[in-house]
Amino acid sequence: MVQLVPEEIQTKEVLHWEGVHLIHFSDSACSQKARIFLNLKGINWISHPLNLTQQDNYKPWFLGINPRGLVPVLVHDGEVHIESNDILDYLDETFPELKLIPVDAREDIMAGLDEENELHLDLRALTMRFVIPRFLARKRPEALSLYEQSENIINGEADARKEIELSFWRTYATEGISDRRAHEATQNFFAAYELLEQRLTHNRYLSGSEVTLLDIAWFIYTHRLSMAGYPFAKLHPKVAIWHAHLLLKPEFANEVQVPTSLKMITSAMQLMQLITSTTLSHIAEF
Ligand SMILES: N[C@@H](CCC(=O)N[C@@H](CS)C(=O)NCC(=O)O)C(=O)O
Repeated sequence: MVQLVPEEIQTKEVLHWEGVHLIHFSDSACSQKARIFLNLKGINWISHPLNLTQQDNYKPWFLGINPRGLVPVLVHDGEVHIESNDILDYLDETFPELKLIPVDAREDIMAGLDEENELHLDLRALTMRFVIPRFLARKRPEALSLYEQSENIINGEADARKEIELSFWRTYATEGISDRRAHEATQNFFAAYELLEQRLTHNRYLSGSEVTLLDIAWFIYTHRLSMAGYPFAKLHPKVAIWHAHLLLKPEFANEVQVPTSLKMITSAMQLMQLITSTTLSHIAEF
């Protein structure tokens, strides 16, 4: 669990926030996952939207809460928690009414969540290549410099995550996401979805007969990858049906709404990719 120590939190106001507060961004995968979880559990929470497209995550107010500059962040009665899966594990323990990590499936769910977390940068790479054009998503160099120079201590230690973030966004600004990187990311997902397809042979949901946090986490990835053009119905038909079924639930559907303006931009970008034979299916050789 990553809970930040109060002395390292520069934005002191959050230490006085009572109740459950989530700092999040509408279109961020990890934020969507957290919101679906909160909705399903019926937890009352206070929303603090942060606009990643405006690079608000590199402004001092937010870096003073999470030096990693990443959403979501949970503030619960003045305690600051980061890392979405740790946040949700903590909330499931703290609000046990409807368990989304049932005790008897805990080991299985945690292993599946680790895999999901490992693939986060692959999801980001495919999003930046096939869903959002570079002119919208790239970070301003001044914002990245502010981020680079900001405090980087988490629980007494220099945090390695910042280097990974800086490297991703700097490479993206100059080169975009290369064919090689996109190919590698889709192959990683292909392997992971082969395993999920097997899970769904025996069960209605990924870890049994009820929805768990594992379904929420992979639903978000599946939804984003569908937007990127990943051909689920062709490659992993059981996953496609499971995703369509979850999408019928308002707690899920409401959190993955895409603004019409972005839908139009994505469609135009994907049309160009179709004309130039550079869609996800072309690059991945599916
Ligand atoms: N492992 C972290 C990943 C968090 C993460 O990468 N969040 C993304 C949004 S999904 C973010 O804040 N990106 C910053 C940006 O796009 O500038 C978690 O699960 O919380």
